[in-house]
Amino acid sequence: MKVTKEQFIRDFKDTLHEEQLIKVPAATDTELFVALAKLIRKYYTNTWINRNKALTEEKAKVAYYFSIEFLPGRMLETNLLNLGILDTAKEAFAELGVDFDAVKSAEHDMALGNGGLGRLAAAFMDSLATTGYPGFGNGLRYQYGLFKQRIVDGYQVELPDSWFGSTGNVWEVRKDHDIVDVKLYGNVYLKSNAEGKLVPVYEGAQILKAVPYDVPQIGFENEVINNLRLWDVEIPQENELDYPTIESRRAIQDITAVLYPDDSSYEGKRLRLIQEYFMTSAGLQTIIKSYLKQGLPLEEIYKKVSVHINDTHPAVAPAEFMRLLIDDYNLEWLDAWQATIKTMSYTNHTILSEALEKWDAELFKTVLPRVYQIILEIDNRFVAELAQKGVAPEIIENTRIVKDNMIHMAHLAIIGGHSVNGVAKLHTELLKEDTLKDFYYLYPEKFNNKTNGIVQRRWTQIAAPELSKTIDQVIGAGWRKDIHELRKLQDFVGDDQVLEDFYQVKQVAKERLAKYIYQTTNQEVSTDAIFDVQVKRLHAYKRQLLNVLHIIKRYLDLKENPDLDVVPRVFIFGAKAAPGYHFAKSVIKVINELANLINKDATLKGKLKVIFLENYNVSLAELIIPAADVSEQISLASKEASGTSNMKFMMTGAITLATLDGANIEIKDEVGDDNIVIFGMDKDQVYDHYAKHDYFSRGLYESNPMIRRIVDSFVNGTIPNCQSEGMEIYEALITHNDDYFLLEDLESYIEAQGKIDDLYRNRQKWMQMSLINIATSDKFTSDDTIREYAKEIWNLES
Ligand code: 26Q
Repeated sequence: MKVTKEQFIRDFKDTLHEEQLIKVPAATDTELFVALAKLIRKYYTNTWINRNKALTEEKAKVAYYFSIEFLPGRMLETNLLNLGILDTAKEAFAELGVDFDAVKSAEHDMALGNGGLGRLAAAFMDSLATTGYPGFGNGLRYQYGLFKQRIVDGYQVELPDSWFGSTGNVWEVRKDHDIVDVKLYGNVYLKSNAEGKLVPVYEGAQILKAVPYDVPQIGFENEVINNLRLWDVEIPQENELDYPTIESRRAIQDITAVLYPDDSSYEGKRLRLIQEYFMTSAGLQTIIKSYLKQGLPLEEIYKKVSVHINDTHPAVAPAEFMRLLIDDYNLEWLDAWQATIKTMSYTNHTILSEALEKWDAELFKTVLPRVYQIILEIDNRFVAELAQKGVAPEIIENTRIVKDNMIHMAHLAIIGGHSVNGVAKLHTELLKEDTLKDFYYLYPEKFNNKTNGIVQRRWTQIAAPELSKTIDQVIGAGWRKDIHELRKLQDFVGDDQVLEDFYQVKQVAKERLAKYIYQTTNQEVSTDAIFDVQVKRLHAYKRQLLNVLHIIKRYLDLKENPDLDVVPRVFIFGAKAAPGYHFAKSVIKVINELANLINKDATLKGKLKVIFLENYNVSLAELIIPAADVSEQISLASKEASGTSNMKFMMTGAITLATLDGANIEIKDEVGDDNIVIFGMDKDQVYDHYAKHDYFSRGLYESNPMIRRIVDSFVNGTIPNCQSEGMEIYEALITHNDDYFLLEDLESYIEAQGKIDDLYRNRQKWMQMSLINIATSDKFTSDDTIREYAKEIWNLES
């Protein structure tokens, strides 16, 4: 859209006046933010209405992305940028004498996700709109997002994230006309109707009202706006007598109260199952209703609708879809089943077996009695069909949905859909040859790879404005619309002035972060030091502890020889641990105690600092990532399905220090071996150890004095105030044989860290590497990832 600065100022003042009854000088940042958001809404409302109308008229095929998590972060700047008025707004605010950054900070992060999976879902929403595809999100409107993390005495403390705050969600629109009922519990039996057909009769079910709230997803400068639909629960008016007490009402509200804060280990909690079913059923019901308005036959719904299952959390979808088609719309089983398979597709995000969802059959049957019957029927038919084809019994046993009284959700998603994809090349290979190999044998045609991507606009234009301006100066501004133009930067690796400009840009970002570090931790860090960053959820497989082992080594070496010639280093961490994940919380405590020890030690002469930034979230990522020199991507090879922060660091010019895991491999393919630092075992070496059972961490500990010296410092008092945590870590590494091979990879990691020092000493060389990383990062735009999903899985038209 087009609006002049003058017009914008008038519109803004009017909105502030009408909505908040106040004038600019008297308004708080929050009032200014709300007025700005309201103005933006006014600007886009017609486009939004027209888009929905056009899609209905064109009878376009629509993809629905079902995800229990969406993690967009703040929306204000993205919305302004995508409408094409971010610069206008910033200039207008400057003229009004208002601090734009303060106003933008008044928006609470929309943190309805844990990490990578939720952030990817949000990225896909942006990219669907930007590429012009009709793609809508379907999720839950949690009242509390991912917990807020505080660090107290070195320990993680979790506080509720009440993100609606005083403003509510300024972007959402409640859609009363799309309210549907969702049924839970009760008894279901089958009875013949007049035509002799068996129909289900429900007794004593609990009926809930599912209320949709739509959040607009604005495409980048293209007049396209899609919907992210988030469901909330309410008690139906007709049933209010069933809920006479506050407690009984609260029990219902609990369904959408909180996002589960676990991001890799699965626990069979009833409320979680209800959440999953609630959003899936509500979403599918409205999808079918809106399809039928087109007057087309339900058997052919797959021609107009795709339903994507993001990880197994919405994997009840095939069964619920069958229930709706058969029970509510009278389709025959086989017709319904064909329609279901052609409609559904599924993305797997993990190979960790402890993260694969399996529900206890009794629990499932109690909560969802009719869906349970349908799952049994799907399972029976699946088993019978394979047996009839002569498939080996073990394979049938390994792939069926219901066994040992558990319902395997990934199996339902694979059997009930036409596509299964992994999120990076290596990950997809591992699914085929290991985790899902029997399914690959049965359905090779269903398997495909879709390497993850990121919304480049957020990580450059929004998070790194100085970098973006410098890129404009070097290659022109065309890359802002067509990210592949970034490749032109490769022509400038020999241009010392350009390299120096990019160096200065990085310094500006580092200064901004250094200021934040000082404000929040009271630590002064030098921007001449290497900013070495590991930010991601805390998990044993991601190996934050390996990073810690190396820091301890550096510390001990410097204590022994304070004149040691190392490049000053600031190690920066940000990580939330799942509240019930004891080991992960112990690692946080140890990092904080190590930071206390190191940061106050003057004998280290500023050569080493350790910073733990609390409450890592999308907004903090926007501050940290552009300021990084080194991106730590050090998971045990085979464990990180893809990683996506690795792509963000690359795009803003950090050098990746990585194992050959997930998308790191594809980053290496893009930048070339000389522009990344790789260490450690590859996946084959790791699998070799598994096959031979020959890893023995205690052997390494006993035979290698350096390793012993480092590991002992957890238990010999070197790191103070964490006796029990130190012991827990020691035992994990030595007594429990070091599940993630830290000690095996340690020497190679230390060597790689030395290489980082050497490379950084040569500023020209370093900046050449950095520039090539930026120049080739276009490979990881989620716009292209979504184009692949649209063409190869959903069969959509832009
Ligand atoms: C499951 C059951 C009960 C409660 C919670 C969960 C749960 C919630 C979230 C399980 C897993 C998650 C999140 C997983 C996740 O973020 N995976 C990451 O997905 C990214 C996007 O594909 C990848 O880049 C990462 O490698 C992967 O770890």
